[in-house]
Amino acid sequence: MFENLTNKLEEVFSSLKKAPSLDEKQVDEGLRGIRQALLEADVSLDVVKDFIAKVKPKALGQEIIRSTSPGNMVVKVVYDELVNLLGESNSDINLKSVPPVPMMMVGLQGSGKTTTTAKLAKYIEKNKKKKIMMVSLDVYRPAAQEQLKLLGEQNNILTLPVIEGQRPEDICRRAIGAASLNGADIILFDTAGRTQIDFQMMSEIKQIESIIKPTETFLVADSLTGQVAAEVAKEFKNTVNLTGIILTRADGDARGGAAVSMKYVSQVPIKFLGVGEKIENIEVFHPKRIANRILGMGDIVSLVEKAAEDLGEENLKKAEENLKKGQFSMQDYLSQLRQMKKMGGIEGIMSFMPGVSKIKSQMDKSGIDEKVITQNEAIILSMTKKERENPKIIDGSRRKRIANGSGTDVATINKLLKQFKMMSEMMKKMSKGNLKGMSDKGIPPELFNQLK
Ligand SMILES: Nc1nc2c(ncn2[C@@H]2O[C@H](COP(=O)(O)OP(=O)(O)O)[C@@H](O)[C@H]2O)c(=O)[nH]1
Ligand SMILES: [Mg+2]
Repeated sequence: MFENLTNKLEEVFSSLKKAPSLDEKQVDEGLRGIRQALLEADVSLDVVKDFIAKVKPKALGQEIIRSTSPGNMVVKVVYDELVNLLGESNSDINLKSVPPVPMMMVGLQGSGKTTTTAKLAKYIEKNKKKKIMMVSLDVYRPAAQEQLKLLGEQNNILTLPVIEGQRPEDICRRAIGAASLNGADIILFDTAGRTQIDFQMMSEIKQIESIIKPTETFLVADSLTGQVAAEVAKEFKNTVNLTGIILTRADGDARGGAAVSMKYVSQVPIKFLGVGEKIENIEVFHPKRIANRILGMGDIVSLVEKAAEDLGEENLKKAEENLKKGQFSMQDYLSQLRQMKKMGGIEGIMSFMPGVSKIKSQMDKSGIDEKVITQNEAIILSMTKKERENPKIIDGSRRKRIANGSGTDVATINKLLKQFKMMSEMMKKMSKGNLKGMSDKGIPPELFNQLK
């Protein structure tokens, strides 16, 4: 996702960071590089101009130029402005209304409306514990209603039965009655789109809007169309009360122009990203995380959340607290190992991390692979609670006992204890940056140091 933009910006940043001091000329040159990178990513020209105009005076500030690491400070300025541009904090779905709460999906044909309707339904059911009914108002494209019905059947989501030949207005009215009868909390209306904006489509969705009075109207837009997606959003916003954008095909978008331009051009925030064809391929859009990704800083917060999903919030919080205190225990190590297994092993985790190559080589050195993970799990399970809390007490005779218990030998136990030491040192290093703080306080200085 957005890798071309990331690579270009990384090039600019690395030359800025290499310089022991920066003068105005060097900053200017860096900004020219950033400008070029954004334009090549198909970010709208207005957005680029405004962005550079905001970054420039800050990047040229005396406190930055004179600081000990001016390059990193410039990156931080760019990061902050990018977060602003992307929309600051994520705005959640509005569910505060009397059920069945109506929501509507609009957008051009082929943008991914129908697929996204099902993705969003599943997302809301899972994360907000609400019952959804999906309704297709696309009476024009052959089999469009069937497509939604099928998605409903495949994913166990309620859909309104199709009545051939019924007009969209009548389907709306029938849907509201049926949703109440079926105890649905939310109705998701999928509408018909055309290949480009035209009067007929706009007047139809306006009419639908006046009948169903949606609390949320999502524009589904194709990320691959770049800044055009933002222009389309602007047009829709002039007609209906758009409350959010869902940007699809972000998985295949190397440039990122749509994501970067969207909020500025349309004044509507992106709320979700479509990141694949499967039902679960939808992600909440977090501006700070996306900015981290675009600037090549990885996505630590997503990693932490994914781990939380697998591990249970509580364990993770505890592990995190221990980390902060610098008390990484064997029990935490066991949790880490289990997390790793669940998250697709080392490779899966690495893809989220900043400074990937550095840590990866460190891990390679420590020799952690899938088989070792399973073996280490057995070893830790053979330890007593005390030993897990304080591995320092594991002397020769304890090592022998643990080796017997886990069907290994003392050499293997020694190796694990060594790995644990390395791991806990690495964790301590990472924890100094305070993972949680990332989401509300911007980038911790630790991350910058890793980027050097
Ligand atoms: N790779 C990828 N494909 C998507 C995504 N969202 C939708 N698609 C695909 O785009 C095509 C058109 O989607 P559809 O929902 O029928 O578009 P609609 O005409 O707006 O209803 C389908 O083949 C989808 O599988 C996405 O986020 N990533
Ligand atoms: Mg459709």
